[in-house]
Amino acid sequence: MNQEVSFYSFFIWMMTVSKSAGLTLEFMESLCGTTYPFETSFQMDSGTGITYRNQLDCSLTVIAPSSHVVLALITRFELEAAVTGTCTDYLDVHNGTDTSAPKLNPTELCGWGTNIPKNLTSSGKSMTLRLVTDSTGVYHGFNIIFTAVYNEPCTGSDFACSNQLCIDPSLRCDNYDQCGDNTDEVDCDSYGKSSGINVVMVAVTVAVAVIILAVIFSIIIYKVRDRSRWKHFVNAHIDYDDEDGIVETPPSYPITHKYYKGARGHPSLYTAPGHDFKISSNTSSPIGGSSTQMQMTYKSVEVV
Ligand SMILES: [Ca+2]
Repeated sequence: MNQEVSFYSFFIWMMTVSKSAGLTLEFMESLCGTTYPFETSFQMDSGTGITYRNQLDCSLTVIAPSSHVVLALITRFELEAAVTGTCTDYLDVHNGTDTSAPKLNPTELCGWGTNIPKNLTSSGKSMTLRLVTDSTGVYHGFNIIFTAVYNEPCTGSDFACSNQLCIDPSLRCDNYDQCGDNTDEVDCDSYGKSSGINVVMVAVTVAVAVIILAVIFSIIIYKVRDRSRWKHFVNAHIDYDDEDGIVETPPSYPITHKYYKGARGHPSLYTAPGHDFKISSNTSSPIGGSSTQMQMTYKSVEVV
C-alpha cells in the first residue's frame, strides 16, 4: 500500500511539476466558503494530500468574467463509491452563485468511471461546487479545469474551438484541453508554442539517466582501479623470477586482500599504480613483467 501511495504521489508530483508551468493550480479544501474569480482558466484539485479529508462540507463559487460562462472539465474523479445507491462522499455542481441554485448534475457525483460527466457548463458566469464527505473512506479525489468560455462569434484574437466555443488565445497549446474537445491542443508544432510537458519530462528523464549512469560508471572505475592496485600490491610484495615468473621467495608477512586493505592510507607500504612500491623495511621492489605475469603471480599468491 505504501509503495502504491508513494508511486501515486510521485506520479501526481511529476504531472504537477511538468504541467504547472502554464496553469494555476488551486485546492478546494483550502478555498472552502470563498468566491474565486478568474480571468481565463485554472485547475483545481480536491485537496493538497494524496487523498481528500473526511467530514468535509466545502462550498466554493467560481466566477468567470462578464459575458462568459464556466466550462468545468473533469480530468480526474475518484470519490467513495455509493453504498446501496446512496453516495456517502459526493460532489454537487450548482448553476449559480450558491448551493441554492439548481444542480448541473442530475444526481450526486460519487464513485468513478462512466457515471461521471466529462464536463459541465454553467448558463451564467458563476458555478458553485459543494464537496461533502463522511467520516470513513477517503480516495484520490478530483481534478477539474475551469475555463471562461463563450459562444461564437469569437472577438479579437480569442481562439475558436471546433465546438463553437471561444477561449482566451493564451490557452492555445498550453497542454490543457480548455475547449472541451481538445481543439486548442492540436497542430501545436506548427503553432510554434513549445510543448512544456514534453520539454520538462525529457529534461527530468535525461537528468535521472545521467545521474544513474554516473553512479554506475564511478562504481566500475573504482572496482577496476581497486583490482589494479591490488595486483600491483601483490606484485610489489613478492620476489619472483623475471625469467619464468615463478615465485621464489615467499614473503615473511601475509599477502592477503585483508592485508592490502589494511595497508591503504599508509604510503610507506605502497604507492600509486605504475610506480615502484615500497615495503615497510624501505627496500623497494619494482613492478615487473607483463600483465600475464602479474596475473600468474596473483593467482599463485591466492592459492598460497
Ligand atoms: Ca489549452
